[in-house]
Amino acid sequence: MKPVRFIHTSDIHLDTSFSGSEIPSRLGDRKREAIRGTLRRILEDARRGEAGLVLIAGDLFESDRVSPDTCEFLKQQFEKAAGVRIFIAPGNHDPFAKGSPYREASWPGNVHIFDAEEWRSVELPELGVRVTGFGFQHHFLETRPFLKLPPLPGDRVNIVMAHASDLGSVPAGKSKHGPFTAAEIAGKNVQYCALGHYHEQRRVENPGDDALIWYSGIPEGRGWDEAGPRGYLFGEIDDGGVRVEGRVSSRFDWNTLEIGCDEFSTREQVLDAVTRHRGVGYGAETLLRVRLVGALDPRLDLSLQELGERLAGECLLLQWDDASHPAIDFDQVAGERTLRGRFVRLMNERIESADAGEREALERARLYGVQALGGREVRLR
Ligand SMILES: [Mn+2]
Repeated sequence: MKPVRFIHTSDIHLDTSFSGSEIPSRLGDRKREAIRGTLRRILEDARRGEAGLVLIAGDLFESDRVSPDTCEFLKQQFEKAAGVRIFIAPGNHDPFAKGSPYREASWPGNVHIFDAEEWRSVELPELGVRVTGFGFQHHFLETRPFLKLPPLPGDRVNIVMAHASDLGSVPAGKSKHGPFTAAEIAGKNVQYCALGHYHEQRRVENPGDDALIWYSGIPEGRGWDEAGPRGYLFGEIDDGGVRVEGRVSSRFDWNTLEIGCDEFSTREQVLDAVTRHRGVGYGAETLLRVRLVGALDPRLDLSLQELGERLAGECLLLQWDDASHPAIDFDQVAGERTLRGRFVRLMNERIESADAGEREALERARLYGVQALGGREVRLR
């Protein structure tokens, strides 16, 4: 057969609202632009790389409330890729439901939306491929879609696509929409299965047959839990089978640096420890979180505001996560014949007789008190 190239992406979450997240609203706008830009680059890659197919395995939109501008943008991008067949299998965020832009808008002729909670096939004889897909019609799906997938005819290469949850490896806190196991896909003449829903790019183990099953992952991360470069999959099918490779598409990267402060006694050392990661751990377009850990030397005056000002311009956004604790020897302080010593002795007695729930608050109070009595800035945690 003539080689067929395809792109597999999912979970683009266009028009994500970043309100309520940890980033300022000016960056929310830039992030939404970046997400649109990612989709544009994916479609450009399809045209440039002569991919005949683009598979979008659900959650193209964050919700039904898609701005008219975003809808127009999408239509224009799809129209530009007129030679590419685009397949969309709606997911839990963007089901084919009443009010969905999938139903309300008219889409270019090269776009096919799987609009039913049933498996439907589209024949592409010119490519020697059949694309079989399943679409969510509601914001949830408890039934197991792949149980209903029939064995497919073996006359063409079969690509199957859906938004679904691999029960073999559910990420923490992820809802299990459209649950399945790889055994439900094996033995059905599937060559490639394009999935969406889980945001990490990874292959699903399939001991049952040769079907390649992949999650493409989110192409542009949306938080510190989606750190590092993100991308999509570029695939090729020929007589030798199916191969896919990951390609990076993300514009803004989220990253967390963990800085151990045990050895530091000045702010400059903290600063140096951060900037040592410039170019590798972060760049000008990184949303960077710096997590400070370890025991702080009492001489170190950790003014995060000043540190932040000295790092301004290094990255797109800098956020501190201060998990350090001051290196204070409370036993030693308790031995002092000072007000501070008396305070610590009293607090030690209360901590000893406290129950587990109270203890943590009392320990914090002891720390704040010692800092205040020492004339130091009290940093609440
Ligand atoms: Mn989803």
